[in-house]
Amino acid sequence: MQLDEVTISRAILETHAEISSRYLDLDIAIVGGGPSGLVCAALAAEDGRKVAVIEKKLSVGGGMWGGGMTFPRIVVQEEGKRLLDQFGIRSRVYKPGYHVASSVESVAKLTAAACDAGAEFFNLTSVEDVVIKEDGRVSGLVITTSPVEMTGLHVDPLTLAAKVTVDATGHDAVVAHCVLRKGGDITIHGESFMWAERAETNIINHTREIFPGLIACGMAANAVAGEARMGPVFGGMLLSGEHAAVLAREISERV
Ligand code: 48F
Repeated sequence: MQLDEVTISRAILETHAEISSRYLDLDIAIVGGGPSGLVCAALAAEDGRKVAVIEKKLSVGGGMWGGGMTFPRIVVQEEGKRLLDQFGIRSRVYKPGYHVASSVESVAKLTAAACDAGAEFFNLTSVEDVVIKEDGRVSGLVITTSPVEMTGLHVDPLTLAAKVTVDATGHDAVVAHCVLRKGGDITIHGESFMWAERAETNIINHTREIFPGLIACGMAANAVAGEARMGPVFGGMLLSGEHAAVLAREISERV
């Protein structure tokens, strides 16, 4: 068997160049690969839509890996249990209405589902700005590599186009803040105190198009709306991702 180092390098460079250049023009861009972004990717990518998850860290999974306070278990309430089942995530009943799953299995299976559905992943890639032109919509994203962002090097970014963008960046609602920073007509109320039941109940209403072409999803949706936080109960994240996928598919068809 032949193994040549330069051929290995060329295989990586040429394959990545081909795939990333094809994905510079997306139906749905999902910023953030936490639980809500992963569910959104898995459900939005079905039937051939061009969907990519842009994740600034090395690994996707966001705040789900660590479960509650580093103990790798998550709680999902009754409403979200069907999504655990849909993605083949095993769980056990702690008390009626409290389903407990492994956080590691949850990240792994949601990620696998998104891959199987056809979503593409761009990790170590950070969104730093949005494209808004005369139609007043978020129609693209300005991206850089995370090492460039972390080192603060003065390197110009690249840009991709997307019919619709999902802000799934968690508590920081990064994409919404990009719009606000440049004067976009958007109000970000900021996250409120811990109140799990309220936060989990209201998150679906907050998962909506918060600016033309931009959907807030997961904890970003609650942060924009001034809603409470909820800690390591994850049903709302899964349900929000599901709802964002439906909205993103509808909007991408209209554009
Ligand atoms: O924070 P995160 O897990 O978001 P989520 O899907 O879930 C929230 C829960 O984990 C938890 C909670 C609910 O129980 O309160 O916190 O709403 O994942 C957000 C992802 O977005 C990435 C970040 O690295 C993380 O993986 N991200 C953040 N900023 C950027 C980004 C950026 N500028 N570009 C790309 N990815």
